[in-house]
Amino acid sequence: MSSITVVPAPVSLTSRGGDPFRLDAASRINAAGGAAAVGEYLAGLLRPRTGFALPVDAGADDAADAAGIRLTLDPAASAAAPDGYTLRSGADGITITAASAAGLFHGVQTLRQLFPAAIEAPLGGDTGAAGGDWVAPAVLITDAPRFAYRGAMLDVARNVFSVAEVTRYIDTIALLKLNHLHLHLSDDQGWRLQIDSWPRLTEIGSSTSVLGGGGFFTKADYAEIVAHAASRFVTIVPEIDLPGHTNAALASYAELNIGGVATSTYRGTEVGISTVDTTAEATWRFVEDVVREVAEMTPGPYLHLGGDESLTLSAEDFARFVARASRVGAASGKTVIGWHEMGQSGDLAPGTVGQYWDYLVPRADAAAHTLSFVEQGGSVILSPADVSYLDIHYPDSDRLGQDWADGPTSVEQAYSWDPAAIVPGLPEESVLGVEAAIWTETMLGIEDVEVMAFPRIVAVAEIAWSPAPAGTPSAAPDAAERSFAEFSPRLTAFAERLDALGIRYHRTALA
Ligand code: TNX
Repeated sequence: MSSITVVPAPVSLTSRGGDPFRLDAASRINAAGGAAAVGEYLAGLLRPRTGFALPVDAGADDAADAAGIRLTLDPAASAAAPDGYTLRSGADGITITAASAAGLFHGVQTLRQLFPAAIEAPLGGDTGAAGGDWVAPAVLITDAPRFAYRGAMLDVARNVFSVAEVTRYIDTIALLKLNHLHLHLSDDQGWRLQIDSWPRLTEIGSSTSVLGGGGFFTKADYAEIVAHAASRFVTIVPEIDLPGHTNAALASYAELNIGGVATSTYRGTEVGISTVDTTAEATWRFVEDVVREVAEMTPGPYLHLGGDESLTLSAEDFARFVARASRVGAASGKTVIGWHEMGQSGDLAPGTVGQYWDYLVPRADAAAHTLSFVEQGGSVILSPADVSYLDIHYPDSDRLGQDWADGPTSVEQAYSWDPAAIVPGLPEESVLGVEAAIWTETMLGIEDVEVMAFPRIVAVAEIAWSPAPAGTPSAAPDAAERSFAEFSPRLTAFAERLDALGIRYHRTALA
């Protein structure tokens, strides 16, 4: 049997010795109460290829389930480790225990990696049963995330993505225990979300994209995405980018423009070209209406209001705008997130979260602007562009993506950084988490997104989930080293699973 490989690396994994667990036609899944939905999800993963019935028993465990898979919610389990789990496997069965359904779901993502990759059926594809010896080694795993916020960002503004493409991306990131999907819903090239009070945003603003075609998510589409995400324990974080990156809105409504004349729609890929009129009364009606409607349709706690690359406003006008916009956002009941430039204002709504997108070595004022969020009671999400932007070229191909962020970026670079070691003075406690962003100016569809995201997103997910390694500011005394040589074979093993799932990846990036 090949050695045991799991990504992201769990906190601890020990072999128990002895016979492995063997899934067979008589196996059952026991998942009572709040564990039932995760039990059904697990059965749905395992049934197609094995061809086994795998009934899910929602009642109390009994002897009949002894050699099956048990998912157990125990409020006392890992009380100090939200979203964590323990997994024990052996010939006598598999037990996953967690304090929350999210913890069980993460345990299930680990469990599937203990079985042969051939147990995975293609995402969204019909498939027949395949013969196999469906064994999982006898192990004991205890695990919990380092960071609460583990995110991926998908730019659905530059090009148009269907609900099916977005839900597919949710399924791919959930494999990696990522638990937030940030949707970049508006930009110069397109407005992608139905807003009833400002209908021309979708009548006009959604009619273009970099490729040319238009499209947007209706409220029903958005609800479908949110519900699918919830079933994968992923929280949707909607972004309406303000005050720049707004040409699609400016083309839709003249009154948002300085000078009061609507712009033309835009298909180019320049950044920093647009701004709303920050003093117009119409702009503030627009901001309030959009924030209200987006907040109403979003169950998650966050609302991202952009703030990046506002290159045509004075520093004073920008700071005044983001301060007021953050307060409108907070008044909707959401925690506002802004790109790190928003930290130029010292008057943000208290608790506003900053998203750092500068380099591993911060340039100019990026570090100071980032610390400003902490000074105002907020925390920070790290998305350093030179290692976690998934649209930057791989070293051996410039077919897709861009090169501006000190590119190209190898898998090893995407793996070789620490979130608590970038911004001097930003302690681990102030790091909410990590997010891998993909901008889609050059991507034609979800296939291209997958090829650029995978396998680098696996590296970023491990940085977000796995314990702080030795040599980093927040490492535990007994922390292990993080080494690409150790990660690389685990990644190669995981790629077999990507093949089985039909998830595309940049093959030549693997060692
Ligand atoms: C910068 S970094 C952007 C995006 C572009 C991306 C291309 C940041 C917050 N904004 O508008 O799409 O570069 O890589």
